[in-house]
Parts: sequence; C-alpha cells; structure tokens
Amino acid sequence: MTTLTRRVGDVQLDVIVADITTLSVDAIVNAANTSLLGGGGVDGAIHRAAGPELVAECRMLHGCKTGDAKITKGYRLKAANVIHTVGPVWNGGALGEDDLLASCYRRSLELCRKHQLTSVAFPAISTGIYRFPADRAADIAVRTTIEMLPGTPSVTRVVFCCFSEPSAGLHAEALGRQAGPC
Ligand code: AR6
Repeated sequence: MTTLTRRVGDVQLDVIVADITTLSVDAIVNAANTSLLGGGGVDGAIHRAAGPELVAECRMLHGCKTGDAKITKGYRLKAANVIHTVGPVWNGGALGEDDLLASCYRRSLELCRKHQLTSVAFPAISTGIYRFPADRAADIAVRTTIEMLPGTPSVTRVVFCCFSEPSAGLHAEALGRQAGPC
C-alpha cells in the first residue's frame, strides 16, 4: 500500500507500509549492527530472506562503523543489492545521534551513486531495537535524502518502507513538510 508519493525534481519519493524483504528495487537498506553478521528486527528478516550466502559475503567486509554503509549482493531477495548501514543507539540525543543517523542515509545514497543504482528502499533506521525517537528519525531520513538527491543523479526512486501505519504517518508528514504540497 502506498501511503504517499511526492516528486522532487525527477525523483519519486514513496512512503509505504511493507516488509522491505519483498521489494523489487535495486537495493534495500539494512539497519545492521557493527558486526554486519546479522541480528534481530529488519536485519534478521533480510538475512533470513536472502539466505546464508549473505552472511558469508558480510563476513568478508569486516564490520562497519556506526554512520557508515557497505554494499553486498541481494542473493535470494528480489532486490539485487543490500546496503548495510549501522544506525546509532539512542542515548538521549547529546551524543551525536542525529548526525550519525543522517550519515547512514548519506553514505547509503553515496553507494547508490557509486554503483549507479536507480531505486533504493530504506527502513526506519534506528527506530526499533536502537530506540531512536520515531518522529525525529523520520524528519532526518526525509531531510537528508532530499538534500542528497542533486548529488545522486542515478537515483530516480526512493522508498521509505515503514513497518507500521504510525511510522508511515510520520514519514508522510515529514515528506509533506519538506517536499511541499502535491
Ligand atoms: N521491513 C521493514 N521494516 C522493518 C522490518 C521489515 N521486515 N522489520 C522491522 N522493521 P530494527 P534498529 C522496522 O530494530 O533500531 C538488529 O538486531 C522496525 O519496525 O530492525 O536500527 C541489528 O542487528 C523499525 O521501524 O533496527 C541491530 O543490532 C525499523 O525497521 C539493531 O537491530 C528499524 O528497527 C538495529 O536496530
């Protein structure tokens, strides 16, 4: 179900409620941990759906710093690639959490540019097990993505793939505010 679609220049931005492992896009983004060896939440779902080849490739990446991102193939997923990024654990907001979360979106979109990907889907990074406030995270996700679009010309579609209606509502509000009315 598409909750909201906006165009910014030539780029289509969608907010949907879906299981990100089902999407046919060039890359889905994984909210991973620094080991890149799997975990719970969306990370666990992506590894289950992609199959054991994914963790085998991840093992060769030797982890990932918080705020950074690394790319692998998608194996049994419909998505050809997985971009693994590590969001910050929320600790009250004074430890650079906002900048680190923005960096996840920035570094993921930089990988899209580097690999000439056209479509990418993000989950609401850090808003589950890492407890980042969902409204604040949605704002950062949408703002950082829109800021990055001019420097990411290969990308023509960005999906904010939410896992609940309230999460989609927050992304839709942020998109409505920041991309302007239809
Ligand atoms: N499709 C889309 N979104 C999902 C899915 C799914 N299949 N499953 C969960 N979400 P979380 P984090 C949403 O906890 O907070 C892992 O153990 C979920 O509702 O997956 O960044 C990692 O290994 C929430 O809105 O990631 C790390 O240790 C969002 O995805 C840690 O969790 C992110 O929730 C990362 O925590």
